[in-house]
Amino acid sequence: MELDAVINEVRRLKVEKNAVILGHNYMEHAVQLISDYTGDSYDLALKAMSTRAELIVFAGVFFMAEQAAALNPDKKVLSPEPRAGCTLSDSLSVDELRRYREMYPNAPVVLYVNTSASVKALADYIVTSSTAVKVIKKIPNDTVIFGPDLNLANYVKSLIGNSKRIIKVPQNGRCIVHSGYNIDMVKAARMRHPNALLMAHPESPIEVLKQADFVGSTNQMIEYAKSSDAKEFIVATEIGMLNSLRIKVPGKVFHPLVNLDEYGYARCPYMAMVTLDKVYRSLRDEVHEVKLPKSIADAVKDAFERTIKLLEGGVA
Ligand code: CIZ
Ligand code: SF4
Repeated sequence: MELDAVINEVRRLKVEKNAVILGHNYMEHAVQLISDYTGDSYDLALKAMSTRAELIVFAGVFFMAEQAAALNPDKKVLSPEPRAGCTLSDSLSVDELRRYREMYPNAPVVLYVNTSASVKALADYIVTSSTAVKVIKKIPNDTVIFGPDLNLANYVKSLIGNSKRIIKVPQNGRCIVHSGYNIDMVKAARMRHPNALLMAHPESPIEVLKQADFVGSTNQMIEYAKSSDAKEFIVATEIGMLNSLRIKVPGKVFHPLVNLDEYGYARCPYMAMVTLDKVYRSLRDEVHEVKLPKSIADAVKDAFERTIKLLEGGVA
């Protein structure tokens, strides 16, 4: 089918089935165009909770669809490509996290959203790159277990100093895209675009973050680019983010930190598996539904709600 025909068919099916499509900021342009909402995984999980639609197609990698399913037990959540993994979520197993919990029984477990639902079910708090620092600062304990992203852990540490001990689990969890960025790439990009500000995602190495004009999650980058006086930006995150920025912040110019032809890893291979065609088929045939055991879904929901309460200042 031609692109326009697929897009029209998706729009028709959404109405017929009372469905919404939630598209992650890293999705390809066509998927963003047919999404009812685009955003980061946290934002989209909240959208999943507030929508009246009964059917949700989550266009993102699998752990994101799982999280939306855990928070919405009464809705049908579909993952267009359930094999779309993530090097971070794949790096932490239930057994390894259990081992750390036994080693540090008094330390709360704070998990980055990039984890599978069965691992998240063991968390006390679930954070995103936009909330990690705030949550860890607010936890009263002096030691926390944090995983799985080593770079995000280093970034949090750089902001909170020695006020808390952070036990990393696993020792070496990394995003295949962001962990490849380095100072030479920053220098070369700044030479190419001398008037641009650098926005970097905290999954990038700390040396890169130290050079950035702004560090934040994908949603925070959108807000920063909108409110900044600057007209041009270099973007150190997954390259699909340029689609989101160009749609949501018209009139400004966005450059990737690295040229995709030279550094293929700027495109996440897992995000790239989620194509318009798969989103369409998932909606049409109502595959692949994300089904979680109730005990897992309940535990993820509890940790999520505990985190929101902590952020809002209540007793967590
Ligand atoms: O939580 C997300 O959506 C991720 C992994 C990226 C970001 O910072 O928005
Ligand atoms: Fe995981 Fe990195 Fe891909 Fe995001 S960009 S899904 S963190 S591998």
